[in-house]
Amino acid sequence: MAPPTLYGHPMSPPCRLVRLVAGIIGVDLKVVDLKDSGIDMKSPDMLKKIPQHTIPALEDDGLYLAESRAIVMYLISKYAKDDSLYPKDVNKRVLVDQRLFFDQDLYNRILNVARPKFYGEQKDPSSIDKVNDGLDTLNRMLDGKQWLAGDKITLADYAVANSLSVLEFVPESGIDPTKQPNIKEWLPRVESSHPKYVESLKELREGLKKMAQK
Ligand SMILES: N[C@@H](CCC(=O)N[C@@H](CS)C(=O)NCC(=O)O)C(=O)O
Repeated sequence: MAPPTLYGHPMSPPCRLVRLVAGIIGVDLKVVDLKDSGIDMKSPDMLKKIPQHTIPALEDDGLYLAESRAIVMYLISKYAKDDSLYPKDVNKRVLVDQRLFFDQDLYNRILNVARPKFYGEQKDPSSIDKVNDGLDTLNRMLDGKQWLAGDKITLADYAVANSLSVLEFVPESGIDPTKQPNIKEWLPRVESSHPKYVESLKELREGLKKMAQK
């Protein structure tokens, strides 16, 4: 069977999450870089398959899927050797799900801080406060805990840590998640949990350097 195809871009944070999780669970993706392939996600053909026109988008054996978190849930459920990253037990899984919904909101808050820099939008002074409020929540979620959802690292830890990495695009915002004591201890724990995470961060930082040189 053909490997799952990921339509994406190397610097897109949600695409990075999909590549990271696929790497951790050992799924080989065929990665199609939109920039090089000339594929237009808004062409009638692509919109028929992926109505949402966003990347990452996954094509797997006739299935088309947008939304990074849905994609990684699917990849783990279908291909991972065990369910530790996304437990089958509903009482464990619901905690991961809750954190992933929280992560979607936190990611959007962080994106609102980055948008003026990348899309020339007007700055909203309250956007920084909203991220810091999200970080306060994250810090409380980690109180007395090693991991975000349960007693093992899960998809939730990878998704939230990946969202926080978006702050590296906007160091001038002054937002520093490691000012929060629980986040300060948790973040290096996630980062050193798997060589693929170290690789993912390295790629991000090299990409940021290239962007700064342009
Ligand atoms: N919530 C979505 C966000 C996806 C998203 O906004 N992707 C951006 C690139 S990072 C995109 O495709 N933008 C182009 C568009 O919206 O048409 C996810 O996690 O996959």
